[in-house]
Amino acid sequence: MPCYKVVHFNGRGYAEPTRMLLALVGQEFEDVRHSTADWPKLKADVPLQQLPYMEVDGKIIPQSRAMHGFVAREFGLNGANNEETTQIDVVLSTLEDIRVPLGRILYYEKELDEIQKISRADIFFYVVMETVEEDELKKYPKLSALMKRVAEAPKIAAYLAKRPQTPW
Ligand SMILES: N[C@@H](CCC(=O)N[C@@H](CS)C(=O)NCC(=O)O)C(=O)O
Repeated sequence: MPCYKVVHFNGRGYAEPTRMLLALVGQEFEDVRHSTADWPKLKADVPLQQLPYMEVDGKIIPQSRAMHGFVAREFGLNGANNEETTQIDVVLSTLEDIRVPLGRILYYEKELDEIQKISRADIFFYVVMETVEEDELKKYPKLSALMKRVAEAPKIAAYLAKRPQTPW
């Protein structure tokens, strides 16, 4: 059984897709959260001098996209074929773009039914949309339904119930 460690600040942010994917597949991981006060002391010894990073059996993986990519591929959550994987990449890239101008994701409202299994794209979507006002999201039934579907997946529900409450 591989040994996973996810290291970040005490917040969701860039680490959360990886934490949630690990929760979704039932893979135990050590959830290491550094305080910002300790950061100046730690920074020099951290890969790329930034957080998050992940360790898998002692092997270091920095960069959040590489982290959730590794987990998604390892556990079969990156699409069943090249076409699905590409579709997931398109959603991820779009979500990355719209962390600032949120509007573009609404384009995907009409395409959400296509992949049934919860994938890396759904988890990434959940993490980005968690910061959106619930009332705002209600205007988009398919997006709301996807948020609910992810939140209610039993292993994700268990993970969310014990996750530290943080402002971001
Ligand atoms: N491209 C990186 C960005 C990571 C990043 O910006 N980390 C910030 C915190 S969210 C950081 O480490 N800031 C502290 C610093 O740069 O000293 C990723 O996706 O993991």
